[in-house]
Amino acid sequence: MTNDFSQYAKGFAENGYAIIKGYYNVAEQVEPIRQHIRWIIEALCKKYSVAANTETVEDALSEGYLALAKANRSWGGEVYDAVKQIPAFMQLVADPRNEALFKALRANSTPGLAAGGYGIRIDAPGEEKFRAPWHQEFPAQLRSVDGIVYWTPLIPVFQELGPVELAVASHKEGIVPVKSDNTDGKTGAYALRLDQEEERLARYEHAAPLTEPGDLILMDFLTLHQSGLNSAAIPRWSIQFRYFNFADPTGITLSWKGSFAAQQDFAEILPELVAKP
Ligand SMILES: O=C(O)CCC(=O)C(=O)O
Ligand SMILES: [Fe+2]
Repeated sequence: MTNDFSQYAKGFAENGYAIIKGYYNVAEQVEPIRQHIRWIIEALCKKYSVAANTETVEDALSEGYLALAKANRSWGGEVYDAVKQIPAFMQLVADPRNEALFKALRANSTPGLAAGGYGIRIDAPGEEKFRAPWHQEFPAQLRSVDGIVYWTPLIPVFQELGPVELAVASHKEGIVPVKSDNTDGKTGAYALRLDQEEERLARYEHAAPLTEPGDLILMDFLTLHQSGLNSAAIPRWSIQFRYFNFADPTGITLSWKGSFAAQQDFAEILPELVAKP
Protein backbone atom coordinates (compact mmCIF):
# COMPACT_ATOMS: atom_id res chain seq x y z
CA MET A 1 0.00 0.00 0.00
CA THR A 2 1.37 3.37 -1.06
CA ASN A 3 1.79 6.33 1.25
CA ASP A 4 0.91 8.80 -1.49
CA PHE A 5 -2.71 9.66 -0.86
CA SER A 6 -3.04 12.62 -3.23
CA GLN A 7 -5.10 10.51 -5.67
CA TYR A 8 -7.97 10.47 -3.15
CA ALA A 9 -8.18 14.24 -2.61
CA LYS A 10 -10.29 15.10 -5.66
CA GLY A 11 -12.95 12.41 -5.12
CA PHE A 12 -13.11 13.21 -1.42
CA ALA A 13 -13.61 16.93 -2.09
CA GLU A 14 -16.33 16.19 -4.68
CA ASN A 15 -18.26 13.43 -2.91
CA GLY A 16 -17.63 14.18 0.77
CA TYR A 17 -16.29 10.67 1.26
CA ALA A 18 -13.68 8.24 -0.05
CA ILE A 19 -12.95 4.55 0.32
CA ILE A 20 -9.45 3.13 0.42
CA LYS A 21 -9.46 -0.64 0.00
CA GLY A 22 -6.76 -2.51 1.91
CA TYR A 23 -5.50 0.58 3.72
CA TYR A 24 -4.53 -1.21 6.95
CA ASN A 25 -2.39 -4.31 7.17
CA VAL A 26 -4.94 -6.86 8.39
CA ALA A 27 -2.49 -9.36 9.89
CA GLU A 28 -0.40 -6.73 11.68
CA GLN A 29 -2.93 -4.03 12.57
CA VAL A 30 -6.43 -5.53 12.64
CA GLU A 31 -6.03 -9.14 13.74
CA PRO A 32 -4.34 -8.28 17.07
CA ILE A 33 -7.37 -6.09 17.94
CA ARG A 34 -9.80 -8.89 17.08
CA GLN A 35 -7.81 -11.39 19.17
CA HIS A 36 -7.74 -9.02 22.14
CA ILE A 37 -11.51 -8.47 21.90
CA ARG A 38 -11.96 -12.25 21.92
CA TRP A 39 -9.89 -12.43 25.09
CA ILE A 40 -11.97 -9.72 26.80
CA ILE A 41 -15.27 -11.42 25.94
CA GLU A 42 -13.95 -14.76 27.16
CA ALA A 43 -12.82 -13.17 30.45
CA LEU A 44 -16.22 -11.51 31.02
CA CYS A 45 -18.14 -14.70 30.16
CA LYS A 46 -16.00 -16.51 32.72
CA LYS A 47 -16.44 -13.76 35.32
CA TYR A 48 -20.25 -13.73 35.00
CA SER A 49 -20.65 -17.49 34.39
CA VAL A 50 -22.23 -16.91 31.00
CA ALA A 51 -22.10 -20.11 28.97
CA ALA A 52 -21.05 -19.23 25.42
CA ASN A 53 -18.50 -20.41 22.90
CA THR A 54 -15.60 -17.93 22.78
CA GLU A 55 -12.96 -20.18 21.28
CA THR A 56 -12.45 -18.36 18.00
CA VAL A 57 -12.71 -14.65 17.23
CA GLU A 58 -15.88 -15.31 15.23
CA ASP A 59 -17.46 -17.24 18.14
CA ALA A 60 -16.58 -14.59 20.70
CA LEU A 61 -17.64 -11.55 18.65
CA SER A 62 -20.99 -13.09 17.75
CA GLU A 63 -22.21 -15.78 20.16
CA GLY A 64 -20.06 -14.66 23.09
CA TYR A 65 -20.98 -10.98 22.93
CA LEU A 66 -24.69 -11.65 22.30
CA ALA A 67 -24.89 -14.09 25.23
CA LEU A 68 -23.27 -11.57 27.57
CA ALA A 69 -25.49 -8.68 26.48
CA LYS A 70 -28.59 -10.86 26.64
CA ALA A 71 -27.80 -12.04 30.17
CA ASN A 72 -27.30 -8.42 31.24
CA ARG A 73 -27.13 -5.49 28.80
CA SER A 74 -24.66 -3.64 31.05
CA TRP A 75 -22.15 -6.50 30.56
CA GLY A 76 -22.30 -5.68 26.84
CA GLY A 77 -21.49 -2.11 27.90
CA GLU A 78 -18.46 -3.40 29.79
CA VAL A 79 -17.17 -4.94 26.57
CA TYR A 80 -17.77 -1.63 24.74
CA ASP A 81 -15.84 0.36 27.36
CA ALA A 82 -13.02 -2.19 27.59
CA VAL A 83 -12.23 -2.68 23.91
CA LYS A 84 -11.24 0.94 23.27
CA GLN A 85 -8.35 0.41 25.70
CA ILE A 86 -6.72 -2.30 23.61
CA PRO A 87 -3.20 -1.07 22.76
CA ALA A 88 -3.39 -2.44 19.20
CA PHE A 89 -6.58 -0.38 18.71
CA MET A 90 -4.88 2.81 19.88
CA GLN A 91 -1.92 1.98 17.63
CA LEU A 92 -4.21 1.75 14.61
CA VAL A 93 -5.92 5.03 15.57
CA ALA A 94 -2.55 6.77 15.93
CA ASP A 95 -0.94 5.17 12.86
CA PRO A 96 1.25 7.96 11.37
CA ARG A 97 -0.28 7.20 7.95
CA ASN A 98 -3.64 8.50 9.24
CA GLU A 99 -2.11 11.91 9.82
CA ALA A 100 -0.39 11.89 6.41
CA LEU A 101 -3.71 10.95 4.82
CA PHE A 102 -5.48 13.83 6.57
CA LYS A 103 -2.86 16.26 5.26
CA ALA A 104 -3.35 14.91 1.74
CA LEU A 105 -7.12 15.46 1.96
CA ARG A 106 -6.95 18.82 3.76
CA ALA A 107 -4.39 21.11 2.17
CA ASN A 108 -2.32 23.21 4.59
CA SER A 109 -3.87 21.56 7.64
CA THR A 110 -2.34 20.89 11.04
CA PRO A 111 -3.96 17.57 12.00
CA GLY A 112 -5.30 16.80 15.47
CA LEU A 113 -6.62 13.49 16.80
CA ALA A 114 -9.96 14.11 18.55
CA ALA A 115 -9.81 13.09 22.23
CA GLY A 116 -12.73 10.81 23.09
CA GLY A 117 -13.57 10.69 19.38
CA TYR A 118 -12.47 7.11 18.95
CA GLY A 119 -14.18 3.84 19.74
CA ILE A 120 -15.40 0.50 18.54
CA ARG A 121 -19.09 0.24 17.65
CA ILE A 122 -20.92 -2.97 18.40
CA ASP A 123 -24.19 -2.77 16.47
CA ALA A 124 -26.27 -5.68 17.73
CA PRO A 125 -29.22 -6.82 15.59
CA GLY A 126 -32.41 -4.91 16.37
CA GLU A 127 -30.87 -2.51 18.90
CA GLU A 128 -32.39 0.84 18.02
CA LYS A 129 -31.11 2.85 20.99
CA PHE A 130 -27.51 3.14 19.78
CA ARG A 131 -28.25 3.39 16.06
CA ALA A 132 -27.08 6.75 14.77
CA PRO A 133 -29.84 8.54 12.81
CA TRP A 134 -28.90 10.77 9.85
CA HIS A 135 -26.37 13.30 11.10
CA GLN A 136 -23.33 15.39 10.37
CA GLU A 137 -20.29 14.70 12.50
CA PHE A 138 -19.60 18.34 13.26
CA PRO A 139 -22.28 19.06 15.94
CA ALA A 140 -21.59 15.68 17.55
CA GLN A 141 -17.81 16.15 17.71
CA LEU A 142 -16.96 19.84 17.10
CA ARG A 143 -13.07 20.28 17.24
CA SER A 144 -12.98 21.73 13.68
CA VAL A 145 -15.52 22.03 10.90
CA ASP A 146 -13.25 20.31 8.37
CA GLY A 147 -12.64 17.18 10.46
CA ILE A 148 -12.73 13.71 8.93
CA VAL A 149 -14.30 10.49 10.27
CA TYR A 150 -12.20 7.36 9.77
CA TRP A 151 -14.35 4.22 9.68
CA THR A 152 -12.94 0.69 9.32
CA PRO A 153 -14.68 -2.67 9.98
CA LEU A 154 -13.45 -5.49 12.23
CA ILE A 155 -15.51 -8.09 10.36
CA PRO A 156 -16.60 -8.27 6.70
CA VAL A 157 -19.64 -6.02 6.26
CA PHE A 158 -22.33 -7.61 4.08
CA GLN A 159 -25.70 -6.10 3.20
CA GLU A 160 -27.79 -7.49 6.10
CA LEU A 161 -25.22 -6.28 8.62
CA GLY A 162 -26.30 -2.70 7.80
CA PRO A 163 -23.31 -0.89 6.30
CA VAL A 164 -22.99 2.78 7.23
CA GLU A 165 -25.11 4.83 4.78
CA LEU A 166 -24.16 8.23 3.43
CA ALA A 167 -25.61 10.90 1.19
CA VAL A 168 -23.14 11.51 -1.63
CA ALA A 169 -21.86 15.12 -1.86
CA SER A 170 -24.17 16.24 0.98
CA HIS A 171 -21.24 18.01 2.65
CA LYS A 172 -22.07 20.82 0.23
CA GLU A 173 -25.14 21.62 2.42
CA GLY A 174 -22.83 23.35 4.88
CA ILE A 175 -23.67 23.07 8.57
CA VAL A 176 -27.26 21.84 9.04
CA PRO A 177 -29.16 23.00 12.16
CA VAL A 178 -30.27 20.22 14.51
CA LYS A 179 -32.89 19.58 17.20
CA SER A 180 -33.14 16.98 19.97
CA ASP A 181 -35.50 13.98 19.75
CA ASN A 182 -35.38 11.30 22.44
CA THR A 183 -37.48 8.66 20.64
CA ASP A 184 -36.30 5.04 21.22
CA GLY A 185 -34.51 6.12 24.41
CA LYS A 186 -31.84 7.94 22.39
CA THR A 187 -29.72 10.45 24.28
CA GLY A 188 -26.77 12.79 23.60
CA ALA A 189 -25.48 12.79 20.02
CA TYR A 190 -27.88 9.94 19.12
CA ALA A 191 -30.87 12.18 19.86
CA LEU A 192 -29.88 14.94 17.41
CA ARG A 193 -32.10 15.18 14.35
CA LEU A 194 -31.47 17.24 11.25
CA ASP A 195 -33.67 20.19 10.46
CA GLN A 196 -35.84 19.23 7.41
CA GLU A 197 -34.21 15.83 7.26
CA GLU A 198 -36.35 14.26 4.54
CA GLU A 199 -36.16 17.19 2.13
CA ARG A 200 -32.41 17.39 2.49
CA LEU A 201 -31.78 13.65 2.06
CA ALA A 202 -33.99 13.46 -1.03
CA ARG A 203 -31.57 15.74 -2.83
CA TYR A 204 -28.71 13.22 -2.81
CA GLU A 205 -27.79 9.82 -4.09
CA HIS A 206 -27.15 7.40 -1.21
CA ALA A 207 -24.23 5.00 -0.82
CA ALA A 208 -23.84 2.07 1.60
CA PRO A 209 -20.39 0.67 0.84
CA LEU A 210 -19.63 -2.96 1.67
CA THR A 211 -16.18 -3.27 3.24
CA GLU A 212 -13.69 -5.81 4.55
CA PRO A 213 -11.24 -5.55 7.45
CA GLY A 214 -8.37 -3.33 6.29
CA ASP A 215 -10.63 -1.09 4.17
CA LEU A 216 -11.09 2.52 5.24
CA ILE A 217 -14.08 4.82 4.71
CA LEU A 218 -13.35 8.55 5.13
CA MET A 219 -16.21 10.97 5.72
CA ASP A 220 -16.17 14.76 5.72
CA PHE A 221 -17.51 16.19 9.05
CA LEU A 222 -20.40 17.72 7.05
CA THR A 223 -21.41 14.62 5.07
CA LEU A 224 -24.85 13.33 6.07
CA HIS A 225 -24.66 9.72 7.21
CA GLN A 226 -26.49 7.18 9.40
CA SER A 227 -26.11 3.67 10.83
CA GLY A 228 -27.54 1.00 8.56
CA LEU A 229 -30.14 -1.40 9.99
CA ASN A 230 -28.56 -4.63 11.19
CA SER A 231 -30.96 -7.40 10.18
CA ALA A 232 -28.32 -10.15 10.37
CA ALA A 233 -27.98 -12.63 13.26
CA ILE A 234 -24.61 -11.28 14.44
CA PRO A 235 -23.37 -7.89 15.69
CA ARG A 236 -21.58 -5.50 13.34
CA TRP A 237 -18.14 -4.57 14.76
CA SER A 238 -16.45 -1.43 13.43
CA ILE A 239 -13.83 1.12 14.42
CA GLN A 240 -14.30 4.87 14.13
CA PHE A 241 -12.12 7.80 15.05
CA ARG A 242 -11.80 11.42 14.02
CA TYR A 243 -8.97 13.68 12.96
CA PHE A 244 -9.53 17.44 12.84
CA ASN A 245 -7.62 20.52 11.73
CA PHE A 246 -6.04 22.81 14.35
CA ALA A 247 -5.59 25.48 11.65
CA ASP A 248 -9.32 25.74 10.83
CA PRO A 249 -10.62 29.23 11.82
CA THR A 250 -13.81 27.74 13.37
CA GLY A 251 -11.63 25.27 15.30
CA ILE A 252 -9.54 28.15 16.64
CA THR A 253 -12.71 30.04 17.62
CA LEU A 254 -13.85 26.92 19.54
CA SER A 255 -10.38 26.43 21.03
CA TRP A 256 -10.79 22.93 19.51
CA LYS A 257 -13.40 21.97 22.11
CA GLY A 258 -15.24 18.67 21.74
CA SER A 259 -18.95 17.95 22.03
CA PHE A 260 -20.89 15.17 23.81
CA ALA A 261 -17.99 12.76 24.38
CA ALA A 262 -16.14 15.68 26.00
CA GLN A 263 -19.12 16.43 28.30
CA GLN A 264 -19.87 19.64 26.39
CA ASP A 265 -23.26 20.79 25.19
CA PHE A 266 -22.81 21.96 21.61
CA ALA A 267 -25.93 24.15 21.99
CA GLU A 268 -24.04 26.27 24.51
CA ILE A 269 -20.88 26.45 22.42
CA LEU A 270 -22.56 27.12 19.07
CA PRO A 271 -26.20 28.19 19.75
CA GLU A 272 -26.65 29.07 16.06
CA LEU A 273 -26.61 25.31 15.28
CA VAL A 274 -29.89 24.74 17.10
CA ALA A 275 -32.87 24.58 14.70
CA LYS A 276 -35.64 27.10 15.36
CA PRO A 277 -38.85 25.29 16.42
O1 LIG B 1 -21.20 2.96 11.90
C1 LIG B 1 -22.25 3.54 12.15
O2 LIG B 1 -23.29 2.94 12.34
C2 LIG B 1 -22.29 5.01 12.26
C3 LIG B 1 -20.96 5.58 12.17
C4 LIG B 1 -20.88 7.04 12.39
O3 LIG B 1 -21.82 7.77 12.51
C5 LIG B 1 -19.52 7.57 12.45
O4 LIG B 1 -18.58 6.78 12.32
O5 LIG B 1 -19.37 8.77 12.63
FE1 LIG C 1 -21.13 9.84 12.56
